Amino acid sequence: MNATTHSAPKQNASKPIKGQTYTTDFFDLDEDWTEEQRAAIDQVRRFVDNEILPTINEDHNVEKLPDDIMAKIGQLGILEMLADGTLDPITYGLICREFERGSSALRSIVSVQGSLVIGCIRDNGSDEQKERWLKPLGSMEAVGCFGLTEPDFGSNPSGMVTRAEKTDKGYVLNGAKCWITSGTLAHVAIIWAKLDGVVKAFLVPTDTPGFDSAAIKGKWSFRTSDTGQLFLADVEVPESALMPGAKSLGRAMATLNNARYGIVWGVAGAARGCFEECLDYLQNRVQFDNRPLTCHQLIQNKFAWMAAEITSMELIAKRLGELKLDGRLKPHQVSLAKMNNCRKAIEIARTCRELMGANGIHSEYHIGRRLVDLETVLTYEGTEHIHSLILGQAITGIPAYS
Ligand code: TGC
Ligand code: FAD
Repeated sequence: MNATTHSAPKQNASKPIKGQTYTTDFFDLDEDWTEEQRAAIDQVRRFVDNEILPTINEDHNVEKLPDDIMAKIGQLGILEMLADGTLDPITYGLICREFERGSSALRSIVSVQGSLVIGCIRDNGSDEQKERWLKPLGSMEAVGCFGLTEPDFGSNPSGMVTRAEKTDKGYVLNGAKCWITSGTLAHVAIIWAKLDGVVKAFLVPTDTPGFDSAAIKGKWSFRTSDTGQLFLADVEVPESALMPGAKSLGRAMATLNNARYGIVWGVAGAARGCFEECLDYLQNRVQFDNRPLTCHQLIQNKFAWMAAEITSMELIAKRLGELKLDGRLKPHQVSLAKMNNCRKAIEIARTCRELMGANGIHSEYHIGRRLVDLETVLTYEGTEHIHSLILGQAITGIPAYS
């Protein structure tokens, strides 16, 4: 026990008590999953319990990635399945949920490498680009990043100032990208840039002369994630660097849909993690009359609310997965789900933090880290405002961005 915290149980220290539903799967959704899906859940859950949760808070405190994290994720074989197109959307979602039960920043590594880089190359890359990058990206021997956001253009990427100019030999790129996940570790970057005023994507090895990166330090949130700035100063790339399918900003947005889908599942995992840790803590913490804190109606009411929200988040995620599997998923449906599930997850994290009292702010427990990491998830991949505007446009037919 750390000297600064008062006596309380650690996560998973307790067993269910008689009459207790010791689960966050209130609608028995787990019974719907196939054997393969259950195996994937178990694999990632074990990984998170054994390799991530024991040390992630120390990593968070000193602002570093978990040791060998890229190689360890690569060894799970999940990204290889994404690279060769054999991972179905529901299994991918369940995997995101399990990763984010451990850490949003961890799930983000998977989302960026999987949905934003591998997915973007699969959907928009040339045969040569696929041949060169998909295998090493799938095994995590190569790390990729997705450079859309710029210092002055976050929610409105269509204003980007990064430019590509045609030369005799290919293109020359100039500009800067900001807040790029895995930005300083990446071997290859997808750079979105305007060519003759139209947004295109270029696949740029990060050792290309003129390409530079710098870590963004001092974050309150996502301290266990590499977030970088990218600088492009007269970066010369060959003709073959242009991604032939990425003909407009719409292709960037289509790529984002897939990552946003993973977030919808992921934050349900973060909420589960908060709920489980908090319930375990309160079942074992005694105040007044030698009874656990969970005996109080005020506290049970909060757990009942959280159980209902987690259930609705997972039902939304599952329905989204079914629509995706059917090829019927529309962008505004993803926006509804991203907006709703991120907001609910952060409210649940905050509620759990409060319910854990003083220990809720200490890094001996996971709740504080989960809460601050969810602040990032609420913002990236389209802020809550942007998703409500996308939904507003779908409802009214009127775009209200500007
Ligand atoms: P707008 O004129 O509405 O759209 C431009 C073109 O894109 C099409 N489009 C989409 N296509 C597929 N899926 C979507 N979700 C789409 N959204 C738009 C649209 O149909 C149009 O196509 P076309 O053929 O007519 O040209 O564009 P706009 O400039 O008005 O912007 C709309 C807005 C604000 C919704 C969009 O810019 C937006 O979504 N902004 C949010 C930016 C964002 O999400 N950035 C994310 C950066 S990556 C990141 O955060 C990674 S975090 C790490 C991790 O994931 O873990
Ligand atoms: P702004 O666009 O400046 O918005 C600020 C506030 O204004 C927000 O509340 C927003 O909702 C609101 N706002 C903006 N426009 C409107 C409007 N029209 N109406 C109402 N409200 C509005 N980007 C990448 O390209 N690749 C990455 O890998 C990546 N990883 C990230 C990792 C982290 C840790 C973080 C924090 C961000 C990452 N991002 C990445 C960037 C992320 O996508 C942007 O931060 C996000 O799109 C919001 O942009 P912004 O921060 O510039 O906020």
